[in-house]
Amino acid sequence: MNSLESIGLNDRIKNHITSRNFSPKEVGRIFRHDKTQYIVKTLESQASAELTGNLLHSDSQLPVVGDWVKVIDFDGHFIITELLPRYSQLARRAVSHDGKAQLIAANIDQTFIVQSADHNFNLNRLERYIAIAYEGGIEPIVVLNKIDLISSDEQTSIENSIRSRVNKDIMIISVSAVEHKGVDHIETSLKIGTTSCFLGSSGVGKSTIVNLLLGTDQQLTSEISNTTGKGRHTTTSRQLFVSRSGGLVIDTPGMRELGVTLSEQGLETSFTSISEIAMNCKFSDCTHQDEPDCAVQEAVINGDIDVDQLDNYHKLRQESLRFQKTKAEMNKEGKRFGRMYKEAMAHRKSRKP
Ligand SMILES: Nc1nc2c(ncn2[C@@H]2O[C@H](COP(=O)(O)OP(=O)(O)OP(=O)(O)O)[C@@H](O)[C@H]2O)c(=O)[nH]1
Ligand SMILES: [Mg+2]
Repeated sequence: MNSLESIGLNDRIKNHITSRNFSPKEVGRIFRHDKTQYIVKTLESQASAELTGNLLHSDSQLPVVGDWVKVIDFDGHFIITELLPRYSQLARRAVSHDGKAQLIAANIDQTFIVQSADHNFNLNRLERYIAIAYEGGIEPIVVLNKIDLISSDEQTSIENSIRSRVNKDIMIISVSAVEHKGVDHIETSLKIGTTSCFLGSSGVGKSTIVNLLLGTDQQLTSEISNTTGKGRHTTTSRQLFVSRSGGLVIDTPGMRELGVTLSEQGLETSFTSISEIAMNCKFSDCTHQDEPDCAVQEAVINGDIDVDQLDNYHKLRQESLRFQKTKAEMNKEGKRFGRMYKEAMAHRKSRKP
């Protein structure tokens, strides 16, 4: 199965393939996904593919870029018959999708969260992306791009502000894609068998960086409006590429709506400094708002926790709780309709002669 490594095969996926007795030839990876159109790459070829069986009717099972699938070759066209279990996934919640969690990509090892050093830089948004990565079981890495637009003092001050807010073990890489500076630090993380995803607002330079990593201009980039400072959403689809150093990379379009659906565990991992101090709160279920003897509120007063960070923590927590409530209500509503349908069918049957 050595050659499947060139499309990102690692031990976790290898185990799934072996335990199911699949031949390496019948396994492939989703390289591109546009609405209902898939492109799958296998050991021997790359072709368009379509879903069949249960996969067609299951929202949660719809394959996304990065997924590993079992395929049948049908005259040079693939039929996807099975989806292999995912070891990680990137998801967001968007109002434009009825607030449902929307999968962005699967089986990702690390995500480069790109912010540009000019007016786009925003610590709250950065924390939001980091939380999404942790929630999906993916290692976040922060990329500060466009450092050519700021002085070295400004760069140090931004780097310090990031360090003061994010977990100590998160790598921060400062780059200037246009001057080809610092991109080699990203490249060293793109080893064969790893899959990385680039996330960040439109216009921060994700595609410019990805093109450098590929060694070709495969991704379109766009000029940014001088008046609004915003890009024009040049990247429109999600696609896997093989980088020069052998690792797989996914470029994504900048997303405007980046709602989070965090579990308590995801929230704790993203805000380690708050959750560690919270262990000293008087109440084990303290929400760090107005409870007595709240160690987190004390830490804010002492300057050990940034008040903006605590505000952002509350915001992401409330947003996640709202989402979980909506999901529970939707399930309840679904069950109610199910019961009504069954009753109606039973009634119809009983009236038949
Ligand atoms: N000054 C400067 N400009 C950069 C740098 N990197 C990218 N740009 C410019 O920023 C603009 C947007 O870059 P893209 O790579 O298209 O941005 P993107 O993040 O892929 O945007 P979307 O695809 O819309 O999400 C282009 O005009 C790039 O030339 C950089 O390091 N410094
Ligand atoms: Mg782009």
